[in-house]
Amino acid sequence: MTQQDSEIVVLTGAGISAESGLATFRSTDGLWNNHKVEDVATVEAFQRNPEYVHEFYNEMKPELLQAKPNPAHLCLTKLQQAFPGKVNIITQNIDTLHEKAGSTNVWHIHGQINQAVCLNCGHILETWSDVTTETVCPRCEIAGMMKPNIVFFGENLLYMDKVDRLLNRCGLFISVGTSGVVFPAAAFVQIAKQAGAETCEFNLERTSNNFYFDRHFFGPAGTTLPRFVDELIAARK
Ligand code: BJW
Repeated sequence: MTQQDSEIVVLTGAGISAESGLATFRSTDGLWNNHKVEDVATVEAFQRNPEYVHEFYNEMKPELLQAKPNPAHLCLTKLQQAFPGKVNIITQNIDTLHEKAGSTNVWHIHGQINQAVCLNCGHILETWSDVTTETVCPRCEIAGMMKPNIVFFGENLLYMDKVDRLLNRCGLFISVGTSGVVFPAAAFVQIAKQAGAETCEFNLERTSNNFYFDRHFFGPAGTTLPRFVDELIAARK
């Protein structure tokens, strides 16, 4: 396979949704600003106080439901349409802005806000409505076993077999709007680079993963990414 027709992997983080009005995690006004991470995003927190954790994610739903994709999300759909089947998006985001932008092959490795998983039978419930400790699983019909389908600290990521295959065979790895501090996603660039991919980073600033990127594009992704995508499409066609 030549560089021209090689596969592309795009890893996205909270920064790609910042221009859609959604707070990132580690900015000063970040998503957890009024909450301790240990109280809302760990397995222990959910075991200790499931009501509180459900409430935290239920409160987030209306904003995420209403949010609209920005030019960075939209240009990735354009990239997928230009190279059908060759572009996969691995997202750490629990919002659904890639899907709203029309993207396919989106792998939500940290889960989705509009899903809950039954800890009894594994059923995935798709819903934008509130999920509580009283919610009944529509499959096994047991109440009180639904957990937000969000990957907490200490839990395994979703779709990792697929992700490993994609990282090891892509020719181009693009990271957009992620600080690179949460593992294992922070190590994806290293895996792709060691497998031979060219690596590009889009961020407002240098990240701790600086070393593994061949090229950096500093600035808001809604401006820098569409320009890059247009050039990539023109160069490969
Ligand atoms: C813009 C922009 C604009 C702004 N344009 N850019 C190895 C070493 C050390 C620790 C570990 C390790 N392996 C595993 C761990 C433990 C842990 C971990 O990583 N800890 C670190 C914090 C030290 N990882 C885990 O527990 C993971 N599970 C796991 O590894 O399982 C196996 C295992 C289990 C047990 C033991 C050992 C191994 C699970 C991680 C789950 C992460 N979940 C969260 C929370 C979800 C809940 C919620 O939504 O509330 O997912 S954490 C949070 O961070 C969220 C995000 O997806 C994730 C990444 O954040 P992201 O997207 O990078 O956002 P920010 O805010 O950090 O950065 C935004 C960036 O955008 C910034 O750089 C801005 O500059 C930029 N930006 N505007 C472009 N317009």
